[in-house]
Amino acid sequence: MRSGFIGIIGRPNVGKSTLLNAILGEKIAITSSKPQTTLNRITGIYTDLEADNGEGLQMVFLDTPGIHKPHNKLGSAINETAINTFKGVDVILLLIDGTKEFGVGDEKLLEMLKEESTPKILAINKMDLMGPEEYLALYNKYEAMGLFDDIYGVSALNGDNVQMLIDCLSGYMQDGPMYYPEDMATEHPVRFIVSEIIREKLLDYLNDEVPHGVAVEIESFEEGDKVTEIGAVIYCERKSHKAIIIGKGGSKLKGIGKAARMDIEDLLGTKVFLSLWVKVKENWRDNERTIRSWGYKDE
Ligand SMILES: Nc1nc2c(ncn2[C@@H]2O[C@H](COP(=O)(O)OP(=O)(O)OP(=O)(O)O)[C@@H](O)[C@H]2O)c(=O)[nH]1
Ligand SMILES: [Mg+2]
Repeated sequence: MRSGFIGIIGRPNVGKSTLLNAILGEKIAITSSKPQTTLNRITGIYTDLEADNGEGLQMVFLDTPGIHKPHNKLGSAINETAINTFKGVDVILLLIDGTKEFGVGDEKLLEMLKEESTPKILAINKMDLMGPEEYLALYNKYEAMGLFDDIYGVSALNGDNVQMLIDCLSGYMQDGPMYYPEDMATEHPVRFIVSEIIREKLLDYLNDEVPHGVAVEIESFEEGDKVTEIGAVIYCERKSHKAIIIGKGGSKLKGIGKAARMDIEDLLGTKVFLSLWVKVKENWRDNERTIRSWGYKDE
């Protein structure tokens, strides 16, 4: 069989997690319109045992936090996760948002990539929002850098060209082991996925100041045949944020809980009783110990 690891890297909000889900054809990673949604390295496993005349193919995709200028210790930790990832993979897939102006952050990321001898593929995302001339200009700009082995335009959101990108990446896989069982799409425990779903709903329901300072811890998880009982704590950084998350008469938290519960029921295939509590942990994003104990530090 041929197999290998592919790091999906890029600036925040360019669509890395959306692309991972599109590649796998199922939702593994949470996504949102807000930057810094992904805080961990997320593994997505693509297995095709029919490939290569039945010899098989396994591509392990590693979705990473967006690389950005950090404003706190959490930011530095998640940058480190992303950088560690691209240093250890067989192929680097750099994703950019084709609708965004090229900036200092892009320049810095390209400088980092120049140091790596690993094959690099560029995917220009959000093609659905671009005109053909705009795309061509961007393609030419990146082509002229001579840094990338291949360049593709894709739309992670509607799936355009995603299969072509998968085919291209598969060409970089080498003879190797099957790292994960055939039916495994991710290696993350279900509790982690559940906490991520709750965080996604928080990001959806909240705006601006609060979202980046929220974290979710699963306190209890009891799976039964028909019902799963889950208790989770939402941590925020300030008392005023707690009030916003709970909302008038608890209305916002109720909405968050309902949206999360429906997704968790789909995931688990049982009914779910979800209890949510909101707690304040002041400035946790600058607390090294908390960041570590909540699993945001790449060890
Ligand atoms: N129009 C359009 N929107 C897209 C596309 N891909 C992603 N998006 C949107 O872009 C936003 C960010 O998507 P994510 O997948 O969360 O981005 P990310 O790069 O993983 O972001 P971080 O985890 O914060 O680094 C979401 O609102 C997506 O729906 C695309 O191809 N077209
Ligand atoms: Mg993401």
